Amino acid sequence: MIDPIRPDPLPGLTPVLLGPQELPGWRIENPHCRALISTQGAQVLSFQTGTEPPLLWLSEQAVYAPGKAIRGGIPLCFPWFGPHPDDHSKPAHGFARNRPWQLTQATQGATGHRLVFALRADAATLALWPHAFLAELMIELGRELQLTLTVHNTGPQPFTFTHAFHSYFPVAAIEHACVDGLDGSQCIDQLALARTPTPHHGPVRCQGETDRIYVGAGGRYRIKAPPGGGIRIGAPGCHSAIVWNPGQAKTARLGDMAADAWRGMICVECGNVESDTVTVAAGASAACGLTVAAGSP
Ligand code: TA6
Repeated sequence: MIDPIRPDPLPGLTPVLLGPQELPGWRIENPHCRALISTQGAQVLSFQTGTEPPLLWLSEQAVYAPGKAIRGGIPLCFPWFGPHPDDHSKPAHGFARNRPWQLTQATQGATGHRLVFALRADAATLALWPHAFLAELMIELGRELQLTLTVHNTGPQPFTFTHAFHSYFPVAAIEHACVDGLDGSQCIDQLALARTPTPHHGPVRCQGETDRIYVGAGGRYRIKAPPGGGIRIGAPGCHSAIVWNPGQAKTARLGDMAADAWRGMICVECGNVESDTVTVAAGASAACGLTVAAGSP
């Protein structure tokens, strides 16, 4: 158990309670941005700079309940992405987004706030994933949103994991949106019977339900969603990307999205999945990042 360094009250960092079950979280306000973070999952739920529209999408029907993934913002998929490879009774996308993290550092400076949340292995995580670890998520909130995930292997054996920042972004109309920057990667269509990686070139568009994994991706993307100026994504250390839109039929099955909400959102998820898995030696660490900002690259 980490002894949380109880942050002295910081200007612009306010504890909040989310939803009828009063899930703990934090509201951040500084001269550069406004944001909301849930302690569960250390999940950035919203982020907005100046007079710009929000850079993240959050479902109006999101459920704020202990142990249930919140639909929107940036859920962290760890230590596996998607269904568990061997045991589908285990939670999809791992357990990190469903567990309370501890705020261990909180500072504010001229460029904004810097928060560090931590999740350490315990009996519950060991029952799901038999490895000792410490995960730290640094969140820097200023003119841009920057996340840095560091996974420390605190056990005696190497371990391998997959992960993704499962980021939800707003678009004016999904049919007019596209994602640039995936040229040269290999695409695996999750909806196809054959999951053979095929070379990808050109912008990615969503016509109906779309669920595509790109491996060997470059880590710099742009969402073009006219009439807005777009969203710029940088993902150092992330060699995979996933583009997802649930479409009408899957949205109706999700239960935490309005029926037509799929028209106004797109997930561009950065991480390391499939052939891009991460292996960490005993006592070593692995890190990757995500930057989200308004505008073109
Ligand atoms: O990233 C795409 C995906 O794996 C889809 O297959 C869909 O399941 C989506 O994630 C959302 O998953 P969730 O468990 O958050 O409902």
